[in-house]
This record gives sequence, structure tokens and C-alpha cells, in this order.
Amino acid sequence: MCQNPALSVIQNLRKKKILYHNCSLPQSPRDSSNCTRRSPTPREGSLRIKSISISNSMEFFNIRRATKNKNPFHKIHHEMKRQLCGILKHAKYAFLTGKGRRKERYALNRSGESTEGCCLQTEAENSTVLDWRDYFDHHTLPLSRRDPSSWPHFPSNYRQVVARYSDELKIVAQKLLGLIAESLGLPTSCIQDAVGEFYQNITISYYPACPQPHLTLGLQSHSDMGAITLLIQDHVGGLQIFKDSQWITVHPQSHAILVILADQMEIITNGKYRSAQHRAITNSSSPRLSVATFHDPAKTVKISPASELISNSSPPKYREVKYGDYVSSWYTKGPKGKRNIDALLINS
Ligand SMILES: O=C(O)CCC(=O)C(=O)O
Ligand SMILES: [Fe+2]
Repeated sequence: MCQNPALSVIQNLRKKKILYHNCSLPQSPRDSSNCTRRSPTPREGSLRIKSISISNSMEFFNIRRATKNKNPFHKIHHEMKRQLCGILKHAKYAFLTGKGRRKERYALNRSGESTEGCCLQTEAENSTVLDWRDYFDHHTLPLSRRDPSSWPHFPSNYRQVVARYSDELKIVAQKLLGLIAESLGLPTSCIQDAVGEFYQNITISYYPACPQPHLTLGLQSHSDMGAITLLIQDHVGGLQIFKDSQWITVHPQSHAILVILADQMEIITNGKYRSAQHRAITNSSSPRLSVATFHDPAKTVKISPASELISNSSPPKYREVKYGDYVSSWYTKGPKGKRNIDALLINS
């Protein structure tokens, strides 16, 4: 049988001990939106996403306009971002490009769901498609989950920086949930009440330069499973959203936070806001970094469309789901575009 060319490249690099990272391997042709292999179709464009300042009185109108345009991404400038992003980038480089010994120190079980720690994998195991990515996951909220002693300790202020970043972004996420609710004519606290206390995780992703980027993906096509994700990325670029039947590269902007609406938001708003299908691509010259801060419900919380949005003329579009069951199913089936949220559609 003819060996997958990407696999042989990866195996060669492994033999030479050059490669220590995850990779996506095309197994078979897939439909375009979920394609692991980077093919020339669908067409790829580039998008400068509108920036929205949450300290600006126009915010409400901007969010409503973004909803109307069905633009799943909003971007926010945030006073703290520049400082925090700079320190975080420094810290990320320190542990992700550090010596293997450092990596091993934080390497934890990567088979489970949302395991805190570092995931490092070199190639597809048992034909499973993996991503060309290393990542480190921090459990940050509620405080009962936060254990900075399991995080890297270099540079010396790393743990304080991450903890502060977590607290800052929780406030941003709360504010956004309120604005999104208001933009739909709902009481300000409606979406936050439906989500409950935030379970927040911060994932730092490192995408090494890839010798054959056209054969790989940094991260497969997916929508985030929680309520809202706040993402910062460095100047390299590689995040793409699937919009109007094509993959569009999000132009990286420093000093801005990208807001990615996730699946539970789609359910609560009964589809008025859609979760964003996105993926990360790699390139052959520059490694890339991103920091995603996920805000999710507790696993025991039941999520369903907000009653205020349901009427005879607007029936519920999604079945109620316990968030923990949604997460388990997501991990069992794998992301593959938006198939997990689509499985909850009542008229699918
Ligand atoms: O690295 C990126 O830009 C995307 C990360 C992401 O989508 C995720 O971690 O869920
Ligand atoms: Fe994501």
C-alpha cells in the first residue's frame, strides 16, 4: 500500500529526532468544511475583523450589527491585553521551546477530557488524526480548580501572570455575555444565568513550523464546545474561520482579543448566534502561538434555548443537553466541524 507522504516526512523527521510535535495526517478525502488535508478548495480568503471596544458606548450597536451579519467573531481591544499578551508570549516560548526535560515535567495524561498539562505527540496513533500542535492547558476557574503549582514556574512571574489574566478575562467574558443578551432584547443576566458559574480553561497552543504545511492542519475544523472563547494570537497568523462556504484567514491584530462564540451560546440563543467553525493552519517558516481562554458551564448544568426566545412562531431548535454529556460526546466522536452541535438540532 502506498504510504501517506505526510506520514513518511513525519517518520523521517522523528527518526532524526527533529520532530516532537502533533500532526494532522490526511487519511482519506473529506468534505471540504471538515477537511484535514489543506486542499485548494474551498477558496481561502483573508479577513480583517471589525474591532469592538467594550469600553465604548457603541458596543451594543456593534454587537447587534455583528449578529445581523451572522459574523461569528467580534474583536475587542482591552487595556490590559498588550501587557499581558507580551508576558504570556514570553512565558509560552520559554516552556514550549524549552528543553524536553521541562516538557516532560509538565506532561500529564493526554487521553482524558480537558486534562491539565502539556500534550506532546509525534504522530498519528492507531490511525487517529492528530494536530500539528503542542499545547498546555491551565484549569483556572472556579478557584477550587486552580492549582498554580502544576503550571510552569518560569519565568518567575509566570503563575501570577496567568492567574491575573484569568481573572481579567472572566470579567471581559461576563461583560460580553451581558451585551449579547441585551443585543437580543433579553435581560442582561439571562445568558450568564443559563451558563452559571464559569469553568474557565486557558490553553496555550504552539504550532511549530511544518515542513509540508499543505498536508497538515495545526488544529482540525471545530467549534468550541462551551459558551464563549477569548483568543489572542501572535503576529504569524493561521487561524481560519469557515464563512460563506470558504475558509477565511483571520488577519492577526495585536492588542485585540478575538471573541469566538461557542456551541452552548448557539443553543441558549436558539441559533440567533451561531458558534464559529474554525481551524488553525501551519506554515513552513514560522512557529505560531495562540492563547485561548474558554468559558464553559459546569458539567452538571443543563443547557437549553432561553425561554424568552421561544414562542409559537419561534419553537426551540435544539434539544436540552447536560453539558457534561455534551463534552463526553464531543470527545468520543471528535470535533469534525460542527457535527456535535448539529446532532442536537430538533429538525435535522
Ligand atoms: O490557535 C488558534 O488560533 C485556535 C485555537 C483553538 O481554536 C482552540 O484551542 O480551540
Ligand atoms: Fe477553537
